[in-house]
Amino acid sequence: MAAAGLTPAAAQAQAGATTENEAAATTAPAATPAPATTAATAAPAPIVYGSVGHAIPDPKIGMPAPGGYEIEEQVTPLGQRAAHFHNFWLMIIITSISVFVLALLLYTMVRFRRGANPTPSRNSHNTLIEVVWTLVPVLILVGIAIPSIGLLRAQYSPPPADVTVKITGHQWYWSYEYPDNGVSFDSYMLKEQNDPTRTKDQRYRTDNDGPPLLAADERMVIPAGKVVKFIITADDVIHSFAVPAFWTKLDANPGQLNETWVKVDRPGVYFGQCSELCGARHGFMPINIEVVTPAQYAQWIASKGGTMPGAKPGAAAVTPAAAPAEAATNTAIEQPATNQPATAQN
Ligand SMILES: [Cu+2]
Repeated sequence: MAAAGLTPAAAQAQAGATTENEAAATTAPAATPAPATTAATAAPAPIVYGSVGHAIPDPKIGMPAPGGYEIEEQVTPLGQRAAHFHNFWLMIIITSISVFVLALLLYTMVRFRRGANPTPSRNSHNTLIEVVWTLVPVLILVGIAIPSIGLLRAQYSPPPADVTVKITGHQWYWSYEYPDNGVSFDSYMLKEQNDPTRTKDQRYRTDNDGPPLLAADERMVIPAGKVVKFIITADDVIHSFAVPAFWTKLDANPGQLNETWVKVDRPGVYFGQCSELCGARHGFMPINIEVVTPAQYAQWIASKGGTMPGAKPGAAAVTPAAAPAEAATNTAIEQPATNQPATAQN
């Protein structure tokens, strides 16, 4: 099946559709000798929700939650370390300092008000207090700096990369390139069905794609448990590549390559946005990253016409069993798959 190798959430959602696809797959081979094949019409590959590249997102992770105020659940080792440092150290330190200063202020206002203290003290120096209020903040800052610098160092000294993705920001979409695999494509935001700027043949967003303004027509797909290096740049103005669940936010500067890395163990769909004001449609260039198993990743690379490093070209091509199923589902999908011609007029 084309839908083989689903994420757990996607597998559940897909369960209902499986029998339909299987039924179609069994009838499809008889139809293949007919002259009118999908290749003749050059129809784009149909969208099969739940398949690799179209896994169904889990609203509990990788996207903003209604009313949420905390840092998104982190899925990278660096993100978990940074979030822990923020939640259990920084928040406690800044809260204690704020409460302490507020208490001092209130105490002073009450205790030394004119009514209670008609003759003010004329003291202007107290060496002990001055040493203490200089040293204590210095020690607090050093205490914060040591783990912060360690974290920064880890962020900028990546382990050897298993996969490299070059990310380019454009006005107003992202493009992703897998230089080791020969895969590259653009990723545009999916418009709502009732958006007046959407053309008739343009695929619109469904909840299976992701939340409004965050869902893209093409997702970056990366393998779980592998070190993925992101090389980030832009071809027009400054953009910023930000994925909150990865603790990743890095500027995309024209003529410059910025580098960061992630390692995500948990398969799923993760959403981000351009985070540098880059023009009129700055708010409409979302980032979608789907984390899949390494086997699914290889399958996805093959489906994009790419090759895995070390593999013979074409070795990982779509299995014969998968092809009829995909062709058959083509008729069941009401929407055209591509977004490109229309989004060019954005
Ligand atoms: Cu941008």
